Amino acid sequence: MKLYFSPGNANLAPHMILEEIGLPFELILVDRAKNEQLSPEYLKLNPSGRIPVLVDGELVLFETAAICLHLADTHPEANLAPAFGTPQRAHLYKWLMYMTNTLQAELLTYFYPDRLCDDEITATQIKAKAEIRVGSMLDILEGVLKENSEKAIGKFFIGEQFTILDPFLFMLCRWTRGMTKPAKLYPHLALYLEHLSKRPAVIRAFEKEGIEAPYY
Ligand SMILES: N[C@@H](CCC(=O)N[C@@H](CS)C(=O)NCC(=O)O)C(=O)O
Repeated sequence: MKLYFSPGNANLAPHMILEEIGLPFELILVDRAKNEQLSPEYLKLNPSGRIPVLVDGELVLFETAAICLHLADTHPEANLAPAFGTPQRAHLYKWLMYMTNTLQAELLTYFYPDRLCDDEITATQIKAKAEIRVGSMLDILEGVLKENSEKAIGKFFIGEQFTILDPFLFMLCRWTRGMTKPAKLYPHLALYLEHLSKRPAVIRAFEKEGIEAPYY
């Protein structure tokens, strides 16, 4: 397998998952300083010019959440998702969709407000509003972890089992670190991030992307 990456970008979640699986894979740098994500070669892999892309044999896959699901499906031995057809699996789908099409999408607005308007003042206002909306999403995710802790059902997002949701949420929480109230200031998210940051696979992924602690 080959993972096209740029340090700290959306590749982080699939990268951590590949490290958890423990099979060999190749990391291929997409140099954003040179706009390589918009090169004709890269656009053949992902016409939207976004990072990451996973190449698995003949399969070329973009969209981070889809890559994470594919890795869980093709490596059942790694136990990265509950069994098909179970309520736990349905909850995993629900939260993965929430994370990718709500929180991740809002974070893109936060990081690139200038793409949504033509002047700096409006961009500043859009960024500030996005930060507020991200805050209300973090409140919801914090609530899940609080409930897990009260019911003593485990330290991972859906309880006892480490799943693809955990690296996904870790990555998104890392992206909030420049905010007034980053994820690490929410008590349950703070414990969760601390716990995940000690996993050897997580540490390896950061090391290979050249990112030093603090990770979030
Ligand atoms: N929905 C896509 C979004 C990916 C995405 O926005 N990646 C960012 C890096 S984190 C990117 O490639 N940005 C380049 C750009 O927007 O020009 C996914 O989850 O794969």
